Amino acid sequence: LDDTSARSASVYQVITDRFARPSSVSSTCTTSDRKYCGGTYSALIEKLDYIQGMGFDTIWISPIVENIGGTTGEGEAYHGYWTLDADKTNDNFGTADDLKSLSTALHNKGMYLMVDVVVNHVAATSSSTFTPSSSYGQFSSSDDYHPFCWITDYSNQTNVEQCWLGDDSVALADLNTDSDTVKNYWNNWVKELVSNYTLDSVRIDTVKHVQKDFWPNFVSSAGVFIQGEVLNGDPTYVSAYQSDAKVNPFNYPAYYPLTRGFNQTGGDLTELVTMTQTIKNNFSDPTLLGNFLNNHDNPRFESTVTDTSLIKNAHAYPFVTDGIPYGYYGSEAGFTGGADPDNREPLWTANYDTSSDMYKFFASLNAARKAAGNASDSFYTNQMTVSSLSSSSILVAKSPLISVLSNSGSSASDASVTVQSSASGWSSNTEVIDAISCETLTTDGSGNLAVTVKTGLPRVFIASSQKGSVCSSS
Ligand code: ABC
Ligand code: CA
Repeated sequence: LDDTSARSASVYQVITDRFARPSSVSSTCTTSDRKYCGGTYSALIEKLDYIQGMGFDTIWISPIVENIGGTTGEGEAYHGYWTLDADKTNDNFGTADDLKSLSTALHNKGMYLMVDVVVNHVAATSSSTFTPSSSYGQFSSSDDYHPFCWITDYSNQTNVEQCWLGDDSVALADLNTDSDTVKNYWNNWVKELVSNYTLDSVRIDTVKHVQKDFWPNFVSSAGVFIQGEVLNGDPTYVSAYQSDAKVNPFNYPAYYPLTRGFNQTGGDLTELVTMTQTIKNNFSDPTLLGNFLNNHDNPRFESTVTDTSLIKNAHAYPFVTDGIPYGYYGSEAGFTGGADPDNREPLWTANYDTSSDMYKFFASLNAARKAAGNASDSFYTNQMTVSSLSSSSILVAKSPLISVLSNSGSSASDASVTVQSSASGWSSNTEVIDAISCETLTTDGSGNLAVTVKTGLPRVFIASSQKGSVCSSS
């Protein structure tokens, strides 16, 4: 994918080990054990209809490289982030050919493959005794590593870049990304990775732990769309990675105000409104940010919020906003796991149910976004306007998709708000449809739309003439 095609993608994130496993495996998967549970590429291939049926077209899988074996004080490397030899694959997930089959199967369905990559570190079981060896493939010399020190000061960028993540159980030996040997290795490696497995995009781990000037060559060597993890809520800090490092970040700056805005009835939505403007001011291109509500590093939103209307409004935001939406597996199944490792539940326990309310909800959101993109060439590149409609609702105007999100909760009585034609772009007497309820409404003689928020649900409107497959099954 290039930037243009990446903007129209909708990504479903899986933990490869937890998404699907062969039916021959029946052991209990207990998240707190932090052990491999048996998920494979081959089993994932059998479930592509499940993912595509929700309207997602791209699958982000866990890192694919060989990891340290055995167990540690933090369990096994089931998540894939504990690299041993980046030139080998993690055979717990299948063979390299199985991975190629996954890529082919996706492409045959018009879908895309995104692989997670870690270049900042490899894993050692103990910091004090770590000695590079040939087990680490090309990184067998101490010159390939930054000397040991723990990251202790996140306000000191040199400390963040050159010291080590992890702890005494699993030290993440920090690669010397300042060395030409290490740089050249990774640039060639990512080029071959993309080519060997015909990847469409790449997710980069721990971006802020590698000096910015490492990234532009790595990104151009990959040659495909890149979304990178800069785990920080500060828009100024994060935006520098888009402009200087050429890595499009996940939208952590929006994530925190998003969760705070919708995690309780009557919460403050102004922080999110203000942040969307700050993001527009800071980032060179907000339409390439990666938006998410849940992921594998944070407690699921549903671990602290039980109101289904609040949950739906919060989940709607990434799909109706500027940037690329990311759904995290299990949200559609109502999973409620808290912090790592509890947020990495096995999906097979939920039986890949396509009839659940949340499964259909994600399908509705993806259909609405797709219809807007099909209706307007500039939908993906035009920047939205977010404004306050009432103390409990905001307008996300990204023409031709016009959304009203509320945090009044499912027990709220009906509330009326007005979407002005100046914000929506709708003319007089235009019929619009809400992709969530499938209710149709018509604008008045001035093009304004009177909207009733019912039981606190999100409203995601598009003109009926542009609705495409929206509400086609009801
Ligand atoms: C293991 C255990 C966990 C245990 C942990 C200590 O060790 O499983 O139960 O709690 C992988 C695995 C993890 C594993 C780790 C460490 O490796 O998935 O299960 O945890 O062995 C990426 C990946 C992540 C991955 C790694 C390592 C990196 O997405 O899945 O973890 O390859 C930092 C990094 C970030 C990293 C994250 C886990 O840690 O920067 O790249 N994620 C502050 C810091 C952040 C820091 C974050 C969490 O805390 O600034 O740098 O992330 O520790 C906002 C602020 C932020 C602040 C947040 C908390 O609040 O703006 O700056 O983030 O308001
Ligand atoms: Ca580093």
